[in-house]
Amino acid sequence: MTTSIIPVPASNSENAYEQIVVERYGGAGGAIVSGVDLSHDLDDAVVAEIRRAVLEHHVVFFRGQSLTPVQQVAFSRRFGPYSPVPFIEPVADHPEVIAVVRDASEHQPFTFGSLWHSDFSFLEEPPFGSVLQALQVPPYGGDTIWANQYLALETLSAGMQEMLTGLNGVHSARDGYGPEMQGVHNMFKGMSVTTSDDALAEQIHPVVRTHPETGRRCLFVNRQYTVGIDRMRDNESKFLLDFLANHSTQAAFTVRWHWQLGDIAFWDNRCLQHLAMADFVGYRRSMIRTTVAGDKPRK
Ligand SMILES: O=C(O)CCC(=O)C(=O)O
Repeated sequence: MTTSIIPVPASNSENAYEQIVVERYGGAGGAIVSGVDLSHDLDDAVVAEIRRAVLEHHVVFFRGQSLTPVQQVAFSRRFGPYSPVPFIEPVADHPEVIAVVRDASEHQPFTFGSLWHSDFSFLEEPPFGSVLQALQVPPYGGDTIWANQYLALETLSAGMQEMLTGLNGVHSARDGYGPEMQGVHNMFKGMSVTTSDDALAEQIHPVVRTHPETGRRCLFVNRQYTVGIDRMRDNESKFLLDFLANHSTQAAFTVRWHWQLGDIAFWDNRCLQHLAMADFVGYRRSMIRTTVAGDKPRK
C-alpha cells in the first residue's frame, strides 16, 4: 500500500518570521520572500531566516531584485562557499557566476538544464544551493519546475523505501559533459561549455539521503546524472532508475515558476530536482547563476 500524497505543512505560527515576509506559493513547495533588498549587506538574522525559509519550502523566490553579478555572489556567499561548476565557462571577470542563456536563434526542443536533475550531483560534494536570477525573459514560457524529493520518498511504500535505503546510486557527468556531447553544447549560443573525459568519472551517493540540516530523508537520484545503481546489472539499474525518474517528478510533487525580470530563485539541490522549459522559440532568455557548496550525501 502506498501512502496518500499530502504536502507537508511548511511552517506554523509558533515560528513566525520576524525579518522577512514568507508566503507559501506551491502545494509541494516554494515560497515568495519579500521585505528584503538582496543588494544590501544582510544582517545575520535576515540570512538565518532566509535559510530557514529555504529549508522549510525548498525553493524561495524574490521579486524585482536586479542584482549585479558582484551582489549576487555576495548574497550566495552568505549561505556558504562557492561550489565549483566544472565544464561551464564562467561569466567574464566573475569566476563564481555562470550564464544560463538560450538565444532567440535556438530552435531545438531542449535547452541547458531541460532534463530533470539536481545540480552537479556527480560531484563528490554536490552543491547545497543554486541562486538563479532572470536578466532577460521571453514574453511567454521559459518557466523552471522543481520536484520535491521528500514527497517522492515519503509516498513510496514501506517495502520500496526499505529496499532503496540499502542502495547507492552511481552519478556521472558523462551524458551531460562527456566529449560526445560537445555538439549539443555548441547549439547553446549564449554559453561556453567544454566537454572532457573528466566527465566520465563516477561518484557513489546513497539513493536515499538524510538532509544534513532538516534531518529528513529524501530520494537522491535524477534522470540526467544518475547512470546506475551500484552493484546492480545494467538492465536492473535501468528498470529501477526509470521507475524512480517517473515517480519522483510527477506533477503532484512539483512547483513551477514563471519568471519576470529581476526575479531570483534560491533552491536546495539536496531535496529537489529541477528542469528548465525550452518552450519560447524565437525569444532570448538570459539568467545568471551562482552556486553554494554542499557536503557529501549520507544515508
Ligand atoms: O534555466 C533554468 O531555468 C534552470 C537552469 C538549470 O537547470 C540550472 O542552472 O541548473
